[in-house]
Formats: sequence, C-alpha cells, structure tokens
Amino acid sequence: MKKISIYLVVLLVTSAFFFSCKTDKKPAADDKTTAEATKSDEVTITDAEMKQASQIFFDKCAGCHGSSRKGATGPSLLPDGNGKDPATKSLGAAGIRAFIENGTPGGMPEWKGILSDSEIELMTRFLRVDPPPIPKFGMEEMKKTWNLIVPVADRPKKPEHNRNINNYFGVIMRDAGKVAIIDGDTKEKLAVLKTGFAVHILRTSASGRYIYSVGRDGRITMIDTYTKVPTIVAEVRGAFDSRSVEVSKYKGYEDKYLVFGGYSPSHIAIMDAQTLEPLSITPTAGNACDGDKEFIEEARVASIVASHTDPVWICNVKERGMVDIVDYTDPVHPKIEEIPAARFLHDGGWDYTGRYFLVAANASNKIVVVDVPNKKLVKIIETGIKPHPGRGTNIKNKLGHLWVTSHLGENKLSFIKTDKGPGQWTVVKEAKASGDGGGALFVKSHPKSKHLWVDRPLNPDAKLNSSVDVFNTETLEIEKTLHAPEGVDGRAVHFEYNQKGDEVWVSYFMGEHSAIVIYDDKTLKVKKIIQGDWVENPTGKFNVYNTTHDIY
Ligand code: DHE
Repeated sequence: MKKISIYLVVLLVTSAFFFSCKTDKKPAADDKTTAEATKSDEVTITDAEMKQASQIFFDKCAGCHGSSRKGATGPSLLPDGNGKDPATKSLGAAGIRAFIENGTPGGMPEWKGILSDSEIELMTRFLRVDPPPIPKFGMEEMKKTWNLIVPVADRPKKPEHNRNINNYFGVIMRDAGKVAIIDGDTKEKLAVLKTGFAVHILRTSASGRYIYSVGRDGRITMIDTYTKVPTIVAEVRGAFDSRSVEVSKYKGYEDKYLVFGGYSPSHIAIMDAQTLEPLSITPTAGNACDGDKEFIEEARVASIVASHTDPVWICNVKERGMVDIVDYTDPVHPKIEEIPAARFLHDGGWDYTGRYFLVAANASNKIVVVDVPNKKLVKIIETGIKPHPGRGTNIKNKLGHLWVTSHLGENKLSFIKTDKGPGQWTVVKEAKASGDGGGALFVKSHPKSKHLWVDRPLNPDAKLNSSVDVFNTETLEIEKTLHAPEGVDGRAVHFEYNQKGDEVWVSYFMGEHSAIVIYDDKTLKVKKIIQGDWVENPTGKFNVYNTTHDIY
C-alpha cells in the first residue's frame, strides 16, 4: 500500500511539472483531448504535444541544455536566444532538424534513428516556443515522497548469507529503470530491483552495506545487501531531475548522512542515510564564479564526492562554476564554503592520495584541482575539448602518479601529474585512442593493474563506439583494441574492476544484444558474458569495495 502511494505521488508531481505549460487557449483541431494550444509566431503546438515534447526534452536533452533550456554543456535553446547562442526561432524548423538529426562535432549525439521522424518534427516546434515553468519542490513536497519501507529496527543485524558483499556489483539497467545486484565472485544475478526512471549512478554507504541509486526522475532508492536477496528498504524523491548522490564517509559519520544533488530544482539536499528522511535543502542559485553579475537560477548540482579526511562533501555547482565544500557535522544547517572555479563543472574524482579533487569544467575545456582539507583552489588546467573523466582514474609509471581524463569533444587522453615536485598539476603526456574523433566518456584503471581502459560511446562511428582501447600504463600506448564479442552489440560504455582488481566489467548498451562483458585484466580475454532478458541497456557498474573506498 505504502509502495503504491509513493509511485502515485511521484507520477503526480512529474505530471504537474512536465505537463504544465502556458497556453494561449487556442483551439487545436488535431488534439482531441484538449482544446488548448500554444502558439508562437507561426508555431502551433497542442497541449498533448507539449506534454510529449517536454518528456522527450527531459529524457534526452535537458542534461546538456538545462531544464529551463538556458544552456549548459550544450547551447541555450530559447526562442529569442540569450545574447550568445542563436534564437531557435531564427534557426527555423530546418536548422533545428539538422542539429537533431546529425548531432555536432562538439559532442551532441545524432538523434536520427533514436527519435522517430514525427518526434523530431515535434521537437522542431517545441524548441521554438517558451519552455514550461518549473514548479516548486521544497521540503514539504520532498517529505511527501519519502517512503521508509523497512524500518531500521526490522532490518537484519548481520548478513543473512555467506556471500562476499565487498565484491557485489550494482549494475544500472538504464532504460528499464532497474538496478541489478550481481555477486562478483559467482557472477550470479541476486536481484533486479525497480528503482525509478533512467537510473544514473550508484554509490555505496561507508560500511558497504547499502547501495543507493539516483535517477533522472530525482528518485533515490536504498538497497540493503544484508538480506538474503538484496532488498529496497527506503525511497525518496529529492527533485524532479538529478544525477548525483553520495554518503558521509568520514570517521564517526559512516552510514549517517546522505547528500543529493538536484538538477531541477537546483539544490543540495541532505537525508538520513539509514532511512532517507529529508533533513535539509540548500538552494544553489547565485552568481557565477567569474564575477558575472547575472544571477543563475538553474545552478545544477553535478558530481559529488565524499572526503575521507574531513566531514565534508564536495558538491559541484555546474552553471555557476562553484565548488561547494559542504560541512555535514550539522546536517540541518550545513556550513557551505564556495570556491570559485570555472564553468561548467561536471564530473570528477580524487587523486590517489584522496586529498585533491579534480573536476572537469567542460565548457571551458579545463580541469579544476581543489585541495580539500585546506579548502583551496590549487590550479585550473587547460586539457582539451570537453574533458569527460567520469571520476577519472589514477595510474603510476616513470612519470609519477598521474590522474587521467578522456575528452568528449576530441580524441585525447590527458595525463596530469599529481605528485609533488616539477610538473605537478600539469599535463605531462597526451595520447590518442584509435581512429578519429571524440566521444569518450570514461577511463578506468586499478592500483594492481598495468592497464588503462578507455571507451568511446558517443563517437558516431559504430566501429569505434562499440570497441574499447586498452592502454599499457607504462608506455601509455594502446596494447589492444577490444571489439564487441560475438552475440553482443551496441555501444561499449563505462568500466568497473572487481574487488581484487583482476577483472574489468564493460557494458554494451543501445544495441540489439545488450550485455555485461567481463574481461580478464591480465590476458584481456573474455571471461564471461552476462546476457538475458533482464540485461536491458546496462550502463554504470559499481563494485561495492571500490565504490566505498574510491578506488579508481
Ligand atoms: Fe552521466 C556520471 C551527468 C549522460 C552515464 N553523469 C555523471 C555525473 C554527472 C552526470 C553530473 C557525475 C555524478 C557524480 O559523480 O556524482 N550524464 C550527465 C548529464 O547531464 C548527461 C551529459 C546528459 C543527461 O541527460 O543525463 C549525462 N551519463 C550520460 C549518458 O548518456 C550515460 C552514458 C548513460 C546514461 O545514464 O544515460 C551516462 N554518468 C553515467 C555514469 C556515471 C555518470 C555511468 C558514473 C560514472 C562513475 O564511474 O562514477
């Protein structure tokens, strides 16, 4: 009964947001359900079409262009422009269609074949009228979505099984809105849990017991691994749209608090990590890092990491280019120090010491380095077009300790020296993956490995987007390019090592035959292919031990 009610609330709130749009009450002959339509110049769009287009925009476009269409990684998409990017009205239907169908060299994927022709036609009209307003979503609305399914007192005190939780993998089945929990030792599927629309990332509690998912519907789902079969024990919705979640990891605060980053509305929310009860909301709107006087309302929270050396989270405020250091010792009134950095902050991770945090400012082609214990900006490093590291990865060779990022906008890997001494915080080496063009999203290595794995899921060339390059960490040259094994197709995306650091798991999504392919990291041979009805467009994979301890 309780479960049904949260789904209803989620559905109603989503509907209220995405389906509320201003109209000029013009009857539309082609819309049987409503007589209202939005009209702007020569563009007519019915209410039903507005709902459909808003949903498509939310699913496929808002991440880069912003929910209010004011632009972020991608340009603004406003009918009258924003003084920098062109007015969509002036691009006209044909101009907009050309961008949607073909994508751009800057990293926008081509949507032809993914969106139908009628959907593309609809988007050419939707993008030439004003976007629908974003309704309020505060503490009251958030609390209504909170669903404590299994109270703490009713949960097992110790694991009800003899499995090795540290080698569990949480795997996102993006389009199915599900998370699969797989035993990494035996490769058995333990559970496939319904977690919400287009789950984006998973993080684990400091003890490793709980796995939290967060999705594009702003929903957090908490999974308990102590039960015989992993079980959902709590849920809450933190916003209409989001991409990030993290937990408190500092000594004394293990498994205590959870932080959530809202894309829309843009805010930092703190919850009780045992129950997901909302504790506080801090809006992130404000001025930009570079002194621009414009007040930025849509200041979305991108990546979040938890410090192991201090009771703080690092929350990256995308459009404002601010790195927020959030002290969670008082989670109801968190103290936040803002470090002006560069625009637009997106994804990042720790250097090998866990003292420095490196984050991509993708619109400025830079990597920002922050000294977390001292709350200081260390350096802003120019790397290449649209750096996209995921959490990046740390390797060590004759050049020293290096943190690595790939790039979305060009074929380049940048190796940044993180050791003290000459060359620290500079790009000491660059390398190219195979073929031409960008489209890389993730890199991964492991302290025990001599390999660095690089994907290219957003490269338009099917041969490149379905393969991964494995570099030798000593020579920084490609040792082998691995193509999709027989019976598997789609785009290869994201890597995760097992607890021991001798296997690499790769997802194949957006094809006919989705799979999780497990490679032996030493021989680079396929060890196991996981497929089945339940393996639907897998994306991110998170090993409990590595995620808890930030091993990458
Ligand atoms: Fe992601 C991480 C945002 C598209 C898969 N993605 C992140 C993070 C952010 C983000 C802010 C960092 C979270 C953190 O560390 O706290 N991603 C966005 C977008 O805004 C964007 C560009 C467009 C969108 O509409 O969402 C986007 N992301 C994608 C994809 O298309 C991917 C490949 C598949 C999907 O989910 O649709 C994708 N993003 C991932 C994954 C991670 C991620 C697997 C976690 C990487 C890690 O190892 O931590």
